[in-house]
Amino acid sequence: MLQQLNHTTVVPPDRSAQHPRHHRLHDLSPKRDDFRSQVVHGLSQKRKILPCKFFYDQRGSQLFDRMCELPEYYLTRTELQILQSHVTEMADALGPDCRVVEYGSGSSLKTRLLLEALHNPAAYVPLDISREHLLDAAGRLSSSYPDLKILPVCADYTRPFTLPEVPGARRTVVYFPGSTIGNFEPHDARAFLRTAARLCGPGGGLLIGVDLKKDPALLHAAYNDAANVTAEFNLNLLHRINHELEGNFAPDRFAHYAFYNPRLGRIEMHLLSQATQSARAGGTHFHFREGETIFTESSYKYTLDEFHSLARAGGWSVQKVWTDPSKLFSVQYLTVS
Ligand code: AVI
Repeated sequence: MLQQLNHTTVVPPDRSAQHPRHHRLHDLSPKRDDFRSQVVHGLSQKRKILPCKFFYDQRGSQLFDRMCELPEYYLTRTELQILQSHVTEMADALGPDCRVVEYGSGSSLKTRLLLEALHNPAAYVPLDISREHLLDAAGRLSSSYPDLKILPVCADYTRPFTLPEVPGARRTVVYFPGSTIGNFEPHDARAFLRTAARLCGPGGGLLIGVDLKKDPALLHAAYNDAANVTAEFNLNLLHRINHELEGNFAPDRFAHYAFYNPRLGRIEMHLLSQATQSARAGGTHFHFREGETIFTESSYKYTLDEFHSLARAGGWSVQKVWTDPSKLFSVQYLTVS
């Protein structure tokens, strides 16, 4: 079926090469994660756990956008400052005629800064699992940049996929801002980097935002903001379970609990049961002891050396690193080794 949104035409994957003048969706029909089975599985473990990817329903995404504006959450604004200060050098490092693939739908100001600085990009390929976000962001970008070839791809970037051909592209560069790499466990981060290196092929690049190790007090504040937005974001997972999985969790009997674990170099977010209680979700009953937690997110922080080793293990060499003056955050340009 053919759908239209602004300049974006949706075509099935096998016909995508036949309409070179349009921006169109390459729909690889990614399998959506099964929320029900993963919640039931995670809450049945000895150490209860819920995957952090489930934070981002509509409400969760709104809360995340609010978190990015919080005074304590330095990540977003610091990465933006780094980009504003160094985007010309970044564009020079990437070089002309790149096929730029952004992991995420590309709705942020960071994307626009980069696109405006790039030398004659061959195409911009936003990639997202959510068809709706992708089409929305691609539509908005194509009105702002009518001469840019925008080729949205609906796919799951943690699994292998193919990219649309772009004649004349000299190299493929993945753009992965936001330090989302920090939400991967280290072995998954390595696997992710290897998959990205295979996708880009020889000569390919990766422009990536990486949050750095720092004073734990600053980290603690960033994930325990005074306005309690992060707490709401964390607790929203229980509301989501209640709405979508016929759950009966009492979110006010759980507390947001986030701390820096220096041994593992990560922020851990948990939902802490404030009483002995039971709850039902997805047709299954779960029991919680007072003080027991559900582990909801890791956010790893790296030193520059640690990230270099991780990059190397994932098939990349670090070419350039840009940081802010306080060395809170980094943007790094890697090439396939
Ligand atoms: C998306 N990700 C990089 C955020 C982070 O900082 O790890 C998610 C987040 N969790 C709590 N606040 C923000």
